[in-house]
Amino acid sequence: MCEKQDQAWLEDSLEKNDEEVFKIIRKEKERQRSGLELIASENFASAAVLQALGSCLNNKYSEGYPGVRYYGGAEHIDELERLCQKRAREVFKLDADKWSVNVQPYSGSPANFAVFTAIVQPHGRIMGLDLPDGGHLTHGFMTDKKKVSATSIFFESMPYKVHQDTGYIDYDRLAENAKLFKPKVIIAGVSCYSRHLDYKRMREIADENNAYLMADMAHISGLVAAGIVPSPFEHCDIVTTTTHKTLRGPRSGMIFCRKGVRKVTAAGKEEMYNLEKPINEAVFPGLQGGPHNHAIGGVAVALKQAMTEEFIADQKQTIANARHMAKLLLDRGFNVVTGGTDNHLMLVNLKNKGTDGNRADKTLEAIGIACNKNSCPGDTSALRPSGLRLGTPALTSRGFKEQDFDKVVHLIDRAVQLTLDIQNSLEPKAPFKDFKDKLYKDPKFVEEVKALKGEVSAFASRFPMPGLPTL
Ligand code: DSN
Repeated sequence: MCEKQDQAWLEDSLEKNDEEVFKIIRKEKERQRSGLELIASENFASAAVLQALGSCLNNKYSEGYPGVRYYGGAEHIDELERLCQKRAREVFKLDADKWSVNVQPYSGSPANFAVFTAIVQPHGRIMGLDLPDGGHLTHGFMTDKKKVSATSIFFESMPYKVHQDTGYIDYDRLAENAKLFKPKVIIAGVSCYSRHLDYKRMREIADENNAYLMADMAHISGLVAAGIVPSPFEHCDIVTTTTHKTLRGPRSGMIFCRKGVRKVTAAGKEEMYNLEKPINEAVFPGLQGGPHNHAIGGVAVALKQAMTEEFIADQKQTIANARHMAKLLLDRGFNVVTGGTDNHLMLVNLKNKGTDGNRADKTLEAIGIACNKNSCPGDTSALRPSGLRLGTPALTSRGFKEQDFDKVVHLIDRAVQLTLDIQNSLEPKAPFKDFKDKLYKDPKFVEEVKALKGEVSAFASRFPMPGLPTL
């Protein structure tokens, strides 16, 4: 028989069991606590979500769906998955007779690929917003030289674009091209677009071409849950999402699809949807194995939280903060693409400031502000994108209000000025490596980086960090 002490190493805390990993996690936690998180797709999960994620749910295999599993002992997992599905429909106010939901996708990218696998034949056609224009990789990204996303490798992808001068989606051109391309699916979804999508117009375009309209609401799902931005469910056949962005859950994904009558023909014949079964089969057994039950547990918790008054207030604050931040940036002469924002993010084109996304992003990172470089409408080189994508969900979860963003924008402005000072100390066409050397090694700039980083840290540390009790 196994002695109790033989098993002790399996009970030890992480700190005792694996000091190396423990220390890395501690450092990352300190980075998150003392820095300013402006990556538009990131957020801070609550302690309850993190607890569910770190639970024994991780141990269970349960291939299949509730009631029809390939492994025994899944009765509690069935209860959990059904609860998660029920809450998913409640949050987005969906009728169970009209909408099916699959909560098993490991994240947003697998969710999107499962939909395409289910309803688009190999080499079938898909139209999504181009990546440099604010779309997502999985919406079919490819360049002149390479089919980058698997969506463009296994399916035929034709992007739609934004107007280069305004930054708004060019729906007329989408309509024109859809008529020629005849896609099977049109994707209404974005990774970097600060305006509401015109789902109604996109529905019309999809209908004209007998295409499905799929929304990828990953970025805005928390805002949709709070009912403060237009809901894609009104007009779309399929809606995919991640669960860890504005929704503030664990890293996971969901697919919603319509069921029942799709349309009634001119002859009065009802045409039914056939999405639920193909999509479920594409997720499992088509693309995935056992569901990540610890993630599904965390999603269920996040969905319950998303139905609270506190969550709704927080989502409203997220938008209010983004609007305020965009205005402050405009006041300081920054070019905010489209002139502002309707949601949680904004794209800032740094061309008029004399720098680019790569360089500014590096300086911001060095002083403890995390965001990401992003191409702007009209950019020709993906290697030197002109802009920065900035988002407010994470800092709003830490309790930041409009006035706190005054300081955030002030720090960004100083970082951009420092970027220009470094550039001016170099030859005009100096490579990026020289810029980084100056930033990290030149005593003239290192001092300022240190001072700014200290300021960021002192400011950020004043705010609580959700989930803090958890490791
Ligand atoms: N990486 C996410 C984003 O930043 O938008 C999308 O997958």
